[in-house]
Amino acid sequence: MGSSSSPSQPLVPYGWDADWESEFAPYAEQGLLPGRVARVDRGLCDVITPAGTVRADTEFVVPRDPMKVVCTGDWVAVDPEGSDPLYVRTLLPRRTAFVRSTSSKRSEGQILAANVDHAIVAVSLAVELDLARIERFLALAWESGAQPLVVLTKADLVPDPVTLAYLVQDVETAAPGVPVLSVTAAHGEGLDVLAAVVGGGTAVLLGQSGAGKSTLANALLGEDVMDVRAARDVDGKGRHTTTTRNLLAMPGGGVLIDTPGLRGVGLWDAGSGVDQVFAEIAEVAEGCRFHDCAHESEPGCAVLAAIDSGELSERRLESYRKLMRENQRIVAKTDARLRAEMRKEWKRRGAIGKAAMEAKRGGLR
Ligand SMILES: Nc1nc2c(ncn2[C@@H]2O[C@H](COP(=O)(O)OP(=O)(O)OP(=O)(O)O)[C@@H](O)[C@H]2O)c(=O)[nH]1
Ligand SMILES: [Mg+2]
Ligand SMILES: [Zn+2]
Repeated sequence: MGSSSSPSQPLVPYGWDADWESEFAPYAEQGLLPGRVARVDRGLCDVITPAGTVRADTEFVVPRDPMKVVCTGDWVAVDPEGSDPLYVRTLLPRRTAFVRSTSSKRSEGQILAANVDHAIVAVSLAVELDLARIERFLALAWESGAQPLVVLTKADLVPDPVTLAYLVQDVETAAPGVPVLSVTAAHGEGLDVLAAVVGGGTAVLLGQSGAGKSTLANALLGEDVMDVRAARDVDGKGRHTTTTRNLLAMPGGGVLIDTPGLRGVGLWDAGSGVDQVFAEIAEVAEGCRFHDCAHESEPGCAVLAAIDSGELSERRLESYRKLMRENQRIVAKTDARLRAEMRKEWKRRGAIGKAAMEAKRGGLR
């Protein structure tokens, strides 16, 4: 059966391809419907299926594992039997996932978007650049498996082209291997490059509230689908105009996920992502005498030598250390939690074992 005659054809604008088709094949045999999650709220989700958008409940998808919670961008199998809401029966394995930790205390992973090819970090030029925050977003973006991209929004607020070029350059030093664009959504400036990126695959827009994510989404869509409201960010609290993550099909192809603003993102097991953000430091560190050099005061430290010679930036090293430490804390905490869970499981099994032995003994009596 050629893909042109596939009943899943209506899903192609949403990112359906031959690999998803074969991944879904066993569920198709069970008579389930493929679909992509466009929005999740209050335990229910909107799923785009060949039969149109349906409302579905996700209670059958291992609800106790936070990594298995259905999220925007997921491909799922929906049971066509039943009425509103239908049921999601399974979650197809994710190709990529943008995960942050929900809070530093509980250290649970929260998936912000699944199956994304491009992670767009939107940064407003209306406020002072915070390079450390950009580095943090980029670490998670690299870790997600998607290609990161930084979009500096509201470029109209920096009318001097020389100043603008410097700002872009500053961000570039914090983002090796990451394209950095400046755009003005209102005038459509810089949007052609962004549209080209978004046109292939799925992109997610991430960033602080008021960064202009929804304005960008509307500009790319060519119509006002997402609500946009004036930033009133003087008190630093912001107000979230967008409250759910929304998956939108672009008119020229490609899929965009608009997300609610994030005040910050906690790292979540993002060690290799952090290394990628600080690629130039990791490269120099290969020359350190000790393999596990912390670049603090060790003899033969190539990183400290490069700081002295001005080859590496001190700010970057500070930021690298900070994110590394935070990541190690999270990883250690997660391991502790996993260990605690395993102990609980052993106790439970132990109790079952004891009960079984007693029953046996009882039976022998
Ligand atoms: N000057 C200027 N203002 C812009 C531009 N893009 C967006 N804005 C303004 O920035 C404010 C916030 O825009 P939104 O698109 O709602 O921001 P958001 O990132 O979606 O915010 P949340 O949904 O709360 O996360 C609005 O007042 C927009 O009009 C731009 O290119 N230039
Ligand atoms: Mg928004
Ligand atoms: Zn070193």
